[in-house]
Amino acid sequence: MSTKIFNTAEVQDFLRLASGLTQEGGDARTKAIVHRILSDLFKAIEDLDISSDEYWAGVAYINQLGTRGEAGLLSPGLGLDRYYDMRMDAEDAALGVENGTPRTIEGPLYVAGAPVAQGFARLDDGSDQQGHTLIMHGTVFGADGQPLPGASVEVWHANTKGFYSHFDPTGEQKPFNMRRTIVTDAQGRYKFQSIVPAGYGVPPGGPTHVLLQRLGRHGNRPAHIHFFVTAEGHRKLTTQINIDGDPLVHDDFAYATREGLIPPLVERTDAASIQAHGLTGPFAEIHFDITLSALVDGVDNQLVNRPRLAA
Ligand code: MBD
Ligand code: FE
Repeated sequence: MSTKIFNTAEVQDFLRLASGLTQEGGDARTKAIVHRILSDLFKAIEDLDISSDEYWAGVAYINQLGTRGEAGLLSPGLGLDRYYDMRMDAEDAALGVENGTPRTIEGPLYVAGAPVAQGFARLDDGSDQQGHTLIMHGTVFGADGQPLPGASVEVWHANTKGFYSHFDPTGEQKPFNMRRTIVTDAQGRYKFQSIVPAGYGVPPGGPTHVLLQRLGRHGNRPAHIHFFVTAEGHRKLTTQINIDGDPLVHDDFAYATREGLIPPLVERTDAASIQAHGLTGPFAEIHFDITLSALVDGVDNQLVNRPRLAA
């Protein structure tokens, strides 16, 4: 259809009507956002001549996405999470705010309420037979470059099948497996023992997977470990590290890989190293220091509040 009606007074008035802009009451911000997105959609329908069949397939798709709880998964897949990081980086650059460790996306699989440990925690419960022991440790530094005792390091990651506790379709993992909050010691250090995670893949055949395939893309992430790091006088850092050597490190469907977030992983097989960590066999070691950024005018100007699972 080549007839153009989007710019007519009839359609423009209709968009204002449907967005509630002609009514008292309701929420002005919601009206403004709905008006803009609805207008963009109407225009896209006209410009791309999106057929009724295509439109209704889209409506059914949104229902599937919700039913399967995958809206928060499609979001990073389409780069929106990365885009919000780009915006925060740009805001920092404009304000001259220095970041230490780079931020990267939170992803949809955090669960609040993990057990808290002082200085050290073991994250895995030993039940993953394929697990290769991982020791990860480092120091949390403040914006002034000094170590931060009492900082909170929240960490969460997947098992060797790429599944997270609380979201594991096999039902095999106990609550909070591979999830802890570690409080840094008097020298600002954190340390944990766990197992090297595997990469994550979106649920096969699910709506996210289906759309990514239609885009000619895959739905896999390199193996990674998530962090929230918080401390007095500093902004909350949301970040991840990738497992060095994973073939997808630079081909992440969620676009979370960043320079500075791929620390070397060193395989330790010597008796002295094994003993030093109280282990009985070879292990992988990652040393990763974390530097927080200072509050801006006394506040965390980039704190993200989003609905999160708590258990
Ligand atoms: C993950 O584990 C993840 O970190 C992201 C961003 C998306 C899906 C699964
Ligand atoms: Fe993840």
